[in-house]
Amino acid sequence: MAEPRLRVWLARPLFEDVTGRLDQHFDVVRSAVGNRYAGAEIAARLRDVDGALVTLVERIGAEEIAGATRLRAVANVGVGYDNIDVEALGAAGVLVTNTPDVLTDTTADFGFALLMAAARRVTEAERWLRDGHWGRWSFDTLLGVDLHGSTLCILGMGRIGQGIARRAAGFDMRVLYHNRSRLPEAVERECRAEYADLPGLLQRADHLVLALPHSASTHHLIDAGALARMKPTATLVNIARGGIVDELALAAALAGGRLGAAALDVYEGEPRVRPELLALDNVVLTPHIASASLATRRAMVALAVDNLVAALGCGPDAGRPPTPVNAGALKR
Ligand code: 8YV
Repeated sequence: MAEPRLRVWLARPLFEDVTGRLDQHFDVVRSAVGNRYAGAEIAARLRDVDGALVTLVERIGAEEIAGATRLRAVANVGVGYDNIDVEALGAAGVLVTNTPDVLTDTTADFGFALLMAAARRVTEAERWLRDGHWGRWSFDTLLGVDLHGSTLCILGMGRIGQGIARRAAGFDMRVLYHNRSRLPEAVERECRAEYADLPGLLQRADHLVLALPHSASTHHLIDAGALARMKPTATLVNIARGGIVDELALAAALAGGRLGAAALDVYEGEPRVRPELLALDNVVLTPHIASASLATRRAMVALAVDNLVAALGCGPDAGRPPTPVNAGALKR
């Protein structure tokens, strides 16, 4: 009798022509459009599968995998994986993979879109026009802050931070960065970026872009104290994770004229956005779409499929998933 096929859970519909490749190897349990699963539902779906392909909306930790005795791999569609308790999954022998590189440029592009939108008040200006205010135009209507000739500060100089830095050269900006560890000189030169300590970075920023991972040590790194160090005209852009910023402190600084403008793609309680932020004109708010170009989202899903297929011992890269997060789990 033939071996029973492995079974995987596809947590949401993701480009059927790309994820269809899973059917060549596995029995695929598909979820319905728009489902947003909570803990117990995720646990129920993981109970009888060997692998899962998930997005940042699916939160998976010790509780969700408690009854998942067959589970060997979770492929996350995203470079960030703070939706997954990697330690708990690793301890249970479950491999976690992510999707780095394929989204770097698209995300860096969007970081610049947000920076320009906030500094030059693009979305606020459109609301003003649509609301019929143009008749009341004056010479100082909707004045913004320039990008060219300004100092761009980047907190978190991984792939995406470096992508932002490279783009800044075209805007004739001076680039400073802060990172857990200083980059090799050759990379600094290539990115035309100078290292600064965190207080120096905050003080000197005309514009500050956050591109660092969220962890216990970066939680609320940008709090009231950090915001108070920044120029009252500065722009803050967050394309990283919401938890890095104390949103109430940010809203208070923006409302009180202690910070010029902000642009946020990520929030602490996604998909909820604080009313204190929604009430402000000097903040651009987008729904976590920095990686959302068609080509990049397809590439992310394709990489997650490659990871899952290989992690479960199938396909040309059997046993060698391209982008593991906890490679050690494979050996268990
Ligand atoms: C995605 C992201 O929206 O890659 C990340 O870490 O935050 C975004 O690119 C998300 O991960 C989709 O699951």
